[in-house]
Amino acid sequence: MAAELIIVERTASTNTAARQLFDTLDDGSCFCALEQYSGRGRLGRKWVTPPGTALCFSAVFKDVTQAFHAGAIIALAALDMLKTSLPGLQVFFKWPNDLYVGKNKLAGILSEGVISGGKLAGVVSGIGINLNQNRDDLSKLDNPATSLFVESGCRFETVPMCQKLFDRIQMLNEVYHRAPEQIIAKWQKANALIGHTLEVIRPDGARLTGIFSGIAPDGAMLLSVNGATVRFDCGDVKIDPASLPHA
Ligand code: BT5
Repeated sequence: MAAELIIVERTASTNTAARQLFDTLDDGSCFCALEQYSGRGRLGRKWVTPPGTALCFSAVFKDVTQAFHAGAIIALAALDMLKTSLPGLQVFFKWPNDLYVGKNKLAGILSEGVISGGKLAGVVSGIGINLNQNRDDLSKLDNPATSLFVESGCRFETVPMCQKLFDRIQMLNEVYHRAPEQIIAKWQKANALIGHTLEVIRPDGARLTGIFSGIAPDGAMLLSVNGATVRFDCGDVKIDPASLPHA
């Protein structure tokens, strides 16, 4: 078997579809839909993309030892694909799962473990990238967002972008198999916010300000607050976009 790229016209959620096909797909296979009508974000939130405007893409990883490694592979693949598709785009990775341009979200990642026989059989990691939404589409979202069209005035075709992302995932997944530490090191380096003072928000709304001092080996954020190091797992906190350092 070999990794395959499946592209369909329409599905509820590419993560759900890839999970359903999990047992039949080889490591590195990807599932993409031109229209996703019930996209999912983290913690039950919704991912909203008008038909034909966005990349809705999920990858199946069967050999990752930790779920955040799958997110790291797809984030690095997407950063490279975006930077080569639109040179000069100031896109950066915002821990734990987002790509931002300035204070606006361009893409979000949802990684979900697949459990079989009581153990982790793999991870489905999905990314939604805003390609052709206009300002009107984006203004309907409840958080500041951007698209490649808003950033550049150019329209992007979904299928070639899917192929580019697929190719990069294969390359990085191969590196991961040989030397996982190289992928983790690249991902740590891509965490552009390390060293910056940020405000984080807990699910209960509580806020904490500190310096993002680094990332623990398990992917947790280390925040230095008044000289003490506080650690946050990705489900426990989100960085307030208003505190991002980029203009
Ligand atoms: C995420 O969740 O950012 C993960 C999004 C993952 C979407 C992909 S698309 C392919 C695959 N299939 C799926 O069903 N999902 C994955 P979270 O950090 O929880 O952010 C969700 C929040 O982002 C929402 O509550 C909105 O505020 C905002 N949002 C929704 N749609 C957006 C969009 N198109 N662009 C920017 N922000 C959006």
